[in-house]
Amino acid sequence: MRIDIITLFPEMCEAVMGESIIGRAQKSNAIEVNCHQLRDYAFDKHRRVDDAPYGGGMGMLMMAEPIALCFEDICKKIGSRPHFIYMSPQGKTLTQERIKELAQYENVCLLCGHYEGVDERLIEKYIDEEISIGDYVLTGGELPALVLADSLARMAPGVLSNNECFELESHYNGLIEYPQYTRPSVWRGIEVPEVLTSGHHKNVEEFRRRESIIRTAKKRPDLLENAELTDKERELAENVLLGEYKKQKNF
Ligand code: 4FV
Repeated sequence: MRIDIITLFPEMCEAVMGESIIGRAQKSNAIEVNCHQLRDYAFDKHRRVDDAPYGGGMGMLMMAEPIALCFEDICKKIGSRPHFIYMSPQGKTLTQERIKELAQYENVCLLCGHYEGVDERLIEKYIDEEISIGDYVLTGGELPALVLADSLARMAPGVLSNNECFELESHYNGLIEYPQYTRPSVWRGIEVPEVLTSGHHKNVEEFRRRESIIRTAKKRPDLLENAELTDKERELAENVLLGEYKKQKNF
């Protein structure tokens, strides 16, 4: 997978994407990340990338032309058109489900917004989708782009040591992950659940599935609607929800 990031702060993006798991994935060519300085595509006499909004109003807007030229240059370098995502508070909120779908693309290009946003004509003519990382406003689109790039890159084959890692993590199967423990088996008098040291893999799996459902019902009941549960599991979740409700109402 190749990820291109169009940004006013390429060094910031390279610093983050060059570290840890993603940095190693780049070194092993499991993924390729290219950051592009938008200012390199500002060819007007003032080399501007932003300007005041027509009709007046607060702040500045990112101009269409530099972004269009940068994206066209990326298309030329790749030899095809990447899926073009604009990181914006107006976008659909990013989920693991969407990450799994985006991981099917060979090439993805991320536009980091700044100022009050981008000239609408660029969005209409070039952007395939707008994605938000949450309903709050940041100073720039670099952190949202890095969040998406990180979550996307870890899905690429060969990035995580054991592909099963992400399949058992929170949200991958629509549920919150089960509680996890490591050595020592007794920490300050608190023991690890016995089933986890029993060596019975089936019992461990059942324990983890049950705890995942209970934890989801307690922390993120909103996820239960789309979770694939057996009738028995659905009944467990409903009992937990009822218990939580009674607790809240001090029944
Ligand atoms: C954002 C978000 C976000 C808005 C002003 C950049 C900033 C500036 N992007 N999810 N939340 N962007 O706050 O994606 O343009």
